[in-house]
Amino acid sequence: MSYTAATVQLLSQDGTLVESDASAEYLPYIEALSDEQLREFHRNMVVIRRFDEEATNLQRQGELGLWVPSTGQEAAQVGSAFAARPQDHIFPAYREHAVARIRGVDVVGILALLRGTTHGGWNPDLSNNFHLYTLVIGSHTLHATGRAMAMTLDGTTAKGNPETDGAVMTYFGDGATSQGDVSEAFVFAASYQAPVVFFLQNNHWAISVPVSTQSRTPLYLRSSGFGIPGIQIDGNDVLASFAVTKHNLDAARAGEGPRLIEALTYRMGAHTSSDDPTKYRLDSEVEYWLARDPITRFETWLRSRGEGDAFFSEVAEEAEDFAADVRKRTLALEVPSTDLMFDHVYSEPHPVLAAQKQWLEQYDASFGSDS
Ligand SMILES: Cc1ncc(C[n+]2csc(CCOP(=O)(O)OP(=O)(O)O)c2C)c(N)n1
Ligand SMILES: [Mg+2]
Repeated sequence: MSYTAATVQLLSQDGTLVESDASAEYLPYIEALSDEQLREFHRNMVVIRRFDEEATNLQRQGELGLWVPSTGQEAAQVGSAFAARPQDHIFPAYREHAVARIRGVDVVGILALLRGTTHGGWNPDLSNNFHLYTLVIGSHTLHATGRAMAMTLDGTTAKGNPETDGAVMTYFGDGATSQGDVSEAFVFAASYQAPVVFFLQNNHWAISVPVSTQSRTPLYLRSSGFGIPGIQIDGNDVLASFAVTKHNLDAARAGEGPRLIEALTYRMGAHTSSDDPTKYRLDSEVEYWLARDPITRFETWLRSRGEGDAFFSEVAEEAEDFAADVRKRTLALEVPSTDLMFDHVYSEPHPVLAAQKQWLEQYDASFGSDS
């Protein structure tokens, strides 16, 4: 599925601003940003791409069990993440590394998860409401909808104050739209007019299944049958991602109900480090999307506004330092005690778990102290 007249784009693939009815509506959101905020968009896209490369290397070197790459999807993630407010709750899938960083998560937690040294990686209560990665496809869209319904019940949304009113955003993929959970989330969100924005990153593949198999119609049209307005954006345009998400999150927090944003983007790499995309897709398709790279076009635009080499060199250096620091701290992650698997299962002591824990301790001890 490629761009049509309905696709909101503010920044063209050659890095110039687009003139259209849609851009007239959304560009004011961009004009309100400072130069420093625009630099932050670029900084985060570049740093996370370098992080992704380093994590891929770590997996190949045997330091991670698995890696889930995000290269190509930086604009969709960075723009939408900056559109959220601190009081919002974010429910990610498993590829939202840029969103995690922008919400203040230490991304070494993501690597710890994929190194198998933690069950969660971070505490959402201490991470600006960035909830845990969810590998069960689509299930977290229900959690997000439930959280949004709770906001209505506890009165933390739609009080007429955008500075404090909450909303929820959940990220999911094109493949996830085929899951019953996502349809159920749409039903509940619509029925209860829950303040939730469904942010669909259509990266055109669900492992080896193309989006053309998942849906006969553009996915942004899917939600209208549930009573949820949908909009399609160029997901490789960080400005469109920011402006359209801000508009829709603010509508949700103002009590106008749920929304769907379909961001057209592309998974440039493999599905995970266990996948070989050369088995099922053509190089020509990858080249088509390479020409629409989110970082290149944004850099072109920033340069046209007068940003110079000094800034881009500084960001490149920061990305190198970030990757080196992440590598160092990942290699230093300690193997947790096996007791950990019994903690946090229940909030109170539980006799069956206590018995299992004791059994494991005895079993471990049976190997002697050298084991
Ligand atoms: C309920 C469920 N079914 C199947 C899987 C196996 N699985 C993992 S990722 C994936 C594809 C998801 O594709 P999409 O929603 O487009 O997200 P993307 O990986 O492209 O970001 C599948 C089928 C799973 N994790 N959970
Ligand atoms: Mg996908």
